[in-house]
Amino acid sequence: MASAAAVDTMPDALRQSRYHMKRCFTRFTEMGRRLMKLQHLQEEIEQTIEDKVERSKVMEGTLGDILNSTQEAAVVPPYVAFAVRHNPGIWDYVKVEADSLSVEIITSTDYLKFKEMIYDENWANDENSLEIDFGVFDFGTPKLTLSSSIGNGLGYVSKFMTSVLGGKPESAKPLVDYLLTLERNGEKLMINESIDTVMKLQEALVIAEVFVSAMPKDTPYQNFEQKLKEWGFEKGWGDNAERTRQTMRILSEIMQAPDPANMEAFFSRLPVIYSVVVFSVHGYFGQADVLGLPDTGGQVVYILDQVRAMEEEMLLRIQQQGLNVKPQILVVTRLIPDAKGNKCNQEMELIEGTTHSHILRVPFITENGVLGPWVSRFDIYPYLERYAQDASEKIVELMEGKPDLIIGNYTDGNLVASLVASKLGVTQGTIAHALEKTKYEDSDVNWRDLDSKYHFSCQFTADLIAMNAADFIITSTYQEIAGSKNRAGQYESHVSFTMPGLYRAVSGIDVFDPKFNIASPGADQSVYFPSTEKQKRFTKFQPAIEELVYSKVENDEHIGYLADRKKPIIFSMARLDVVKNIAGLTEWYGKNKRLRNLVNLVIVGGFFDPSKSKDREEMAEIKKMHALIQKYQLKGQLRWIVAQTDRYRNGELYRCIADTKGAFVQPALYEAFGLTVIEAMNSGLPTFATNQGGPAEIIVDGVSGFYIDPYNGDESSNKIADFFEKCKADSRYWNRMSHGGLRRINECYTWKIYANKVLNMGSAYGFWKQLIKDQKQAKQRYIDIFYNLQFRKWAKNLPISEETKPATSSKT
Ligand code: UDP
Ligand code: LCN
Repeated sequence: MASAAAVDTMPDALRQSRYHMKRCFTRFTEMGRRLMKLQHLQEEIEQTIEDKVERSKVMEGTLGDILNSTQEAAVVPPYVAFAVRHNPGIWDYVKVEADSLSVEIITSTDYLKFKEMIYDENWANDENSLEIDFGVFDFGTPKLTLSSSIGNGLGYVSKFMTSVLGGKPESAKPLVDYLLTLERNGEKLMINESIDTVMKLQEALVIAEVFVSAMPKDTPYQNFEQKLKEWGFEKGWGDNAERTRQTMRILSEIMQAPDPANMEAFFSRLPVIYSVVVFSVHGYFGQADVLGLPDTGGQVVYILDQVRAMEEEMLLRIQQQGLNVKPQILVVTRLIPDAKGNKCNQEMELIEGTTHSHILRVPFITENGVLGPWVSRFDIYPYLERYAQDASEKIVELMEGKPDLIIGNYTDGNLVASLVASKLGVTQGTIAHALEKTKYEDSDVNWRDLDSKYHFSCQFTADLIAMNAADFIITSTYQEIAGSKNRAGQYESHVSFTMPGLYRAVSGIDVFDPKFNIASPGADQSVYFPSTEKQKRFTKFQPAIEELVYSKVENDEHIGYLADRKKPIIFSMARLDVVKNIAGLTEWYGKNKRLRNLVNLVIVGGFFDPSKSKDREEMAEIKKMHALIQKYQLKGQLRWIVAQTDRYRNGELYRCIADTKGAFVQPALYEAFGLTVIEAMNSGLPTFATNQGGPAEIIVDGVSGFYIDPYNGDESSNKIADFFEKCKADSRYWNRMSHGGLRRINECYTWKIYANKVLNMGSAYGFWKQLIKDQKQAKQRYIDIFYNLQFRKWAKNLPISEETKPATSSKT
């Protein structure tokens, strides 16, 4: 619903400078139907009101404020409809008649219809066009109200649980019932049937707490297990008398007068999560020889580190709970028979650095048999339903039952996670890594033009299904959910959108839903650490790195060379996707003489021969890189190295770049999070990163690194050049920035913090979903219909590869 604020003030504001405004609106409408972004509006205002003073008067007024908060405007003469975003997640919609300048508040649905008029008038006017409205199922589900609270879902869920369980003594009954369901391998945990009411639990806790308090703190649980059993308690409270007493005290306090801090603490101690399934379906998912391949980047790094951190945290918790349970984590991905020399054709692989975590690979099966080649993430949808069935059977077989938690990754993994979690009745978390919708401007309204290449009809639908089915959503940054002051977030862009001809999502997701949680990843600090930690350095890689960076030889691994090795190096490493903008960086460098005089450029990414790539975008980027090297005569100042797959050697490479007193540059047009940014910062490399997306949150500009604007190459390359000039004048400056980056990492971006948060989510949301069972069930039925009647149909329309291979899987 639009708030009155924007609108009440608009007529007044319009009157203030009616003359100028009329001219502006005439200009907006005279070019006919179109969608205008803030920047277009501003440009046209500038051209209409040439006088700066006059213009700033207009723009400083209330109307200026409104125009400045406008994200886009749909022009359908004689009207202009504005989508106004005052704060993250808070939108108003207004319609202005260009001639009379009359203003009308409109609903978000009317705004979408207005927008559709630009793209498909018949569909916009068709009363039976499909509308998707997930909001109708949110009856009674509490929501956050402040933009600043977005992303702290767990904190708020604890508050909401507190209010549900508080009040009358019997209000806590759902918690007793929930505790009664806890068991492991047929063995009851926490309490047994003899404690089946709130009163009985409260009384038993008082007696038991007095009893355990009297014992030395480190008395093992087994020593008093029998006694507690007589009062109705089972294992899981703690490994010794002190921990058991603490857990009992926390629960007693919750039963007496619940508060959010105790609630969160209690759920973090509950013995509920021992087996976790992590879905990451597309790409080459492996532990070696896969990074840098198309579709295979940070997601793989993130999951492997995540699993290591989660296993460690699970083992710690199991020990503290006094249990003798083995945790299990399965990363379920696709088995690719045409594995191209990596292990993606093996069914099982133990994850390095873990004891209980494995990669399980399940093939795509079509009518013709097992699918052989790699499939782009954009073409993957027809295989997923069958995959979900096959994977789910395999998981249940290997885990000897269903898992306690399922976490999906990216659109395909999240869709499969939703199908399997709903089938097995398991708590589900999702992680996006990147929602594709915001990466391509107006990809929703232009879906028809993009569909043959990207299949966004399937992708955005799968995303909507997964985000609504999930019990909780893990994001890496705030901006991923609700953006920043001026830019809408990735999830926020799904709140209300339209794909004319397909459906109108009048309520796709609510960013104020307490299911959203920020848990930022880290970087493996045994691989990425500062170059100054000399004794830890991987010196064995240094000769190879020396060759890689400085030899004059051009071969399959590197081309170009660095004539003056005394210069510092600016370094970038990424998949050769358009959005990564590596070619952009190469061009900025090529154009900026000052920068070229100060530093060399080293790029890691892609192949040199486009015919080696199967990825459409990568092929085009490779060609672009060759053209730029030619155009700007970069040989002698640029070294281009193919994608590197060894993360240990890459860790050392970052440090070798730091040895040159160089910098890392991440120039992406948009970056969802940006693991290379934190790898570089962990390595003590001053980092320049895009201001579009996650890096803008990771870095504090000028303190722990620098922002660069990928859409303003000259400004960005000059900012980098300024830095190196400053370093030349004062060598301490480089160290100051290096330390600033490291400090930021250690405060906010470590895997330990992450694992703790995610396991707490798994536990708390497992109970929360019971408390909102009715709403969840209703929404699930709606999701089932949407999936069955729409998604399946669209997925079936996609081409299926016919290249099959017999499965050559082998177990390790
Ligand atoms: N990477 C790599 N070799 C390459 C390119 C990238 O090892 O040739 C690694 C990089 O170190 C990082 C990940 O792949 O760990 C890329 O993650 P990021 O979040 O920066 O981007 P993504 O590829 O996930 O979009
Ligand atoms: C995918 C991306 O595009 C990156 O921005 C993230 O850092 C990576 O996944 C890990 O989450």
